[in-house]
Amino acid sequence: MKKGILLSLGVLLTMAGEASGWYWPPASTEILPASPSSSDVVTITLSGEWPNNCIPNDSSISAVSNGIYFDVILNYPPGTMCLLVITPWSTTEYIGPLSPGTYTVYARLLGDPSVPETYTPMTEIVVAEACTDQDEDGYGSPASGLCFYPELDCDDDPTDDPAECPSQGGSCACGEASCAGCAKCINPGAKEGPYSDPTCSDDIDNDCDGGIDDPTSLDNCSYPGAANAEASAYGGSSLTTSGSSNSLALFLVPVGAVILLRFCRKKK
Ligand SMILES: [Ca+2]
Ligand SMILES: [Ca+2]
Ligand SMILES: [Ca+2]
Repeated sequence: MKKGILLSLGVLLTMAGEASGWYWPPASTEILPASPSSSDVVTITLSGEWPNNCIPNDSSISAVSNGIYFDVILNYPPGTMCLLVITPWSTTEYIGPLSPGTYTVYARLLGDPSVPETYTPMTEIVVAEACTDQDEDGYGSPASGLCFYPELDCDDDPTDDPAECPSQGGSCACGEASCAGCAKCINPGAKEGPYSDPTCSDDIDNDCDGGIDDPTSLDNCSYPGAANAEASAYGGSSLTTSGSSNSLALFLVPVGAVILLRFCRKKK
């Protein structure tokens, strides 16, 4: 029975798993969601057309390192007869959540003697870092491009809120007076300073720049008059010194002149 083809009751039949391999690898690979994050379960669907109605009826999937291995299986009892009619097919598997990174999806057909049982690369999946934003200020920890803001939230713990900090929802507008000193607004977009602001005396790095109530250029928490007072003090001292020098010079010049005059007279 060459190729298992026979004519029975006016239709063409074939043995399951015996056909030429034009139908493999699958014509289509669908990934959902299309741009998954590390918190998503990824759905992978392979589909195409099959040369008979004994379409793949089993499958499995596994992930090893950065490879996702999808086995499509013909699991029919020996001697199963199939109609020789082109039949649409698809099979779906789920995997994940996956760590951030790039994965290659491979597919392999098992149970068909005419198709080598080797993996064929089908597509790639790029898994992004999920947005973990526990205090709902739009900044994540770790930093993620899937958050509203991509920068790192250095304190994403809402339980760190000071006792006096009112509970605020997801719309805490950082930098506003009502948010000043609110730990929920500790993020790279928050303000710290100026001097009189509570953010300059709360012992918190409100703006995630590494400085805490920093009086220098980082947090703008220096006393506004400090710079002028310092400059003024420095300049006054300088003038006094200069004045003393001038007075001394004014005193020394006539004394020197007298000494020089007496010295000249003696020489005569
Ligand atoms: Ca956050
Ligand atoms: Ca502070
Ligand atoms: Ca700071």
